[in-house]
Amino acid sequence: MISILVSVFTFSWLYHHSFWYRSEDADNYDNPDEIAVGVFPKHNDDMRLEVAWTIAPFILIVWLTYVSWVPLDAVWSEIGEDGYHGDECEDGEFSNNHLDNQGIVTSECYHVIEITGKQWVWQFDCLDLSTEICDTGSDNIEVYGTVPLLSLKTGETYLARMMSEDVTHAPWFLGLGVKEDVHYSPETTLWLPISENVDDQIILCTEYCGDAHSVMAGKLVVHQ
Ligand SMILES: [Cu+2]
Repeated sequence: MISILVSVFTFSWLYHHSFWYRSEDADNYDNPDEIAVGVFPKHNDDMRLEVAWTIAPFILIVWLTYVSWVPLDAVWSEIGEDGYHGDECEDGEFSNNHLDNQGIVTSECYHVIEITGKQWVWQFDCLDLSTEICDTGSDNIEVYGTVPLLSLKTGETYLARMMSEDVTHAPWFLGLGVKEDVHYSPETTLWLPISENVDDQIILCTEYCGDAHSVMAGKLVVHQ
């Protein structure tokens, strides 16, 4: 109904203006600016502007690529020696992660947890980690209602192995600034380095997944 109203309004407006504002001397118009269809008006032509408009964005993009190279490499760190977080922690080992002044976190080792998405709830699983390192529960957030809670420890780094039981979802840790798609298959992973400046935060779904997508939330709580 609304779309019919909008189209009636739009097309009446369009046709009215097309005829109402027609030039009356169209045939004997002498075209002083030599404007031709498909040809850029000469008086607007400026080679310097065109070259500058090509080179400046090019330099900007090269610069943005340069500054984002290391942070992106850290967010998608490899597993093992070549990565930022070493190998999986043995029992009783801690990550002792370190935040440098570039905002890059490095760790001695990492802990594995699992995140599962399904319409429309997150499931967090600490696997065999002690509750000192990782814990789960639930909490109440205004608007979102009861949401699952993931409690992680400051100074520890986690690798979340992630799957979906149905459609594609994507957990977004707002305070960490990271998000990653989860699929039915294959598994995806997401680094969660809980450095000293990470606070409690909400986790949202950032891949549209159906009716209750907007309230598919969770909460990350950080403990010492
Ligand atoms: Cu979702």
